[in-house]
Amino acid sequence: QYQGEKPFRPVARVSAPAAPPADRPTELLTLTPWLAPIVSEGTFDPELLQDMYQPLNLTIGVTAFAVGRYTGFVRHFLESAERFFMHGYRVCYYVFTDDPAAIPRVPLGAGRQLSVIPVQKHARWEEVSTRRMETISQHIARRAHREVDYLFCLDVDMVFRNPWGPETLGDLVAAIHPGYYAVPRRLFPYERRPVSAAFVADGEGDFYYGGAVFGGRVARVYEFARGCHMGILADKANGVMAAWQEESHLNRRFISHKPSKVLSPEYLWDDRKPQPPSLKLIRFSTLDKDTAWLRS
Ligand code: UD2
Repeated sequence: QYQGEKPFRPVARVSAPAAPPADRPTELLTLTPWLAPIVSEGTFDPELLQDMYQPLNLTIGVTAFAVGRYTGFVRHFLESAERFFMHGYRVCYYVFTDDPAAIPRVPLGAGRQLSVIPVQKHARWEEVSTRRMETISQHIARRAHREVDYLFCLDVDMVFRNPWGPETLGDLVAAIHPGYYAVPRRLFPYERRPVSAAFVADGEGDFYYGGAVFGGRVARVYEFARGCHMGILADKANGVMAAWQEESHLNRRFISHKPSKVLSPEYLWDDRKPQPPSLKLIRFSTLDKDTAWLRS
């Protein structure tokens, strides 16, 4: 039975035994065992990709949730996205909020638009984060499938710091969690209780992905988010909340539905951690925040 407290995620402690000696920095992999590219600076040619993707006239969607005090992150998120996210492409931002009046009208570039979509505020923050999968899949079915070719689902308490371009486009895209790219698999914080639909057995799993970034072709994101939502519903029926809420379900599902592209932690970093030499360019990063205040 879920006890209401978030389990402690011992990032610093688990990374210690896995850390390589100081003179041998962690090298980032460039290919998964199932041959999906792992994208980081130096693994792609931006000009070539621009030449390939620009003529396709694509529209890229972004979902972000700003419920309760998280509305305070929207301005920084959108302003930084306008500087760095998918330059030269049409972009639709979908911001889901319980307080539409609190969403700032940030000036947007040509071909870029913002839709503010009202959602209910749930009393518990876990509910806010787990409901995202349901809301995203419904929104794709009702509307986004007609409006965008690719969709990225992003946390809002984050900021773009460097270009995020067409190198990130793929059928189904996951991002490696910044706390676990140099940690042995047995220490990944997967849901380990068989009672949960997010259960991952010892010896299973590839990478530990972050819940803050996933995406792909809009139809694939629909299937993916819906699959996660089904797992979350099954848990709810059994009175279970997975260890890391929807992130646990996302990790479970990416084991059986492998991402066709994986983004390195350059695309999902955490500003509270020092930048390791193996990460050349941090593109999207979590802001330092007062979690207890935000969720109160
Ligand atoms: C981790 C994950 C996050 C999610 C969460 C699940 C990373 C870096 N972060 O972050 O993606 O899986 O664990 O517990 O992988 N939100 C609101 N109002 C609220 C609470 C949440 O709008 O009251 C939205 C908001 O868009 C926020 C997101 O939900 O960015 C995730 O919540 P969080 O950032 O507080 O979760 P966190 O930092 O524990």
